[in-house]
Amino acid sequence: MRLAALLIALLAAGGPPENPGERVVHVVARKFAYSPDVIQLQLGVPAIIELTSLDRDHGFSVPELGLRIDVEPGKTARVRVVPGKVGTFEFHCDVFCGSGHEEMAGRIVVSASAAMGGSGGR
Ligand SMILES: [Cu+2]
Repeated sequence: MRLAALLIALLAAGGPPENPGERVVHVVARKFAYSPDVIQLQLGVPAIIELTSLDRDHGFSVPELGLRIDVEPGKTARVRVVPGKVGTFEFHCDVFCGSGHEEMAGRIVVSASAAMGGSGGR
């Protein structure tokens, strides 16, 4: 039963993740907002941001982190990030999507990892 549920989950996600074990953050884009609009990440901890669109083409751009990707309806856009600095980094839609587009934004908050300084527990 568990395995079947896992397989279904993998199929629904469009295939297995590139790197199992990495944290995946799901973000839904629609006119004119992202949900969630605040993404919490940890310094040096890889994460995959998975974006889907509920209506039309959008973009996801985080200039300060050097990230950008197109977000198209019916597809899952994945972008991998390993935050290299602590802080708050704005992201926004960079594909014009109508009046209200300018407000389509959010932020990534990178905090220092609790595990920083440890040398691994194994
Ligand atoms: Cu837009």
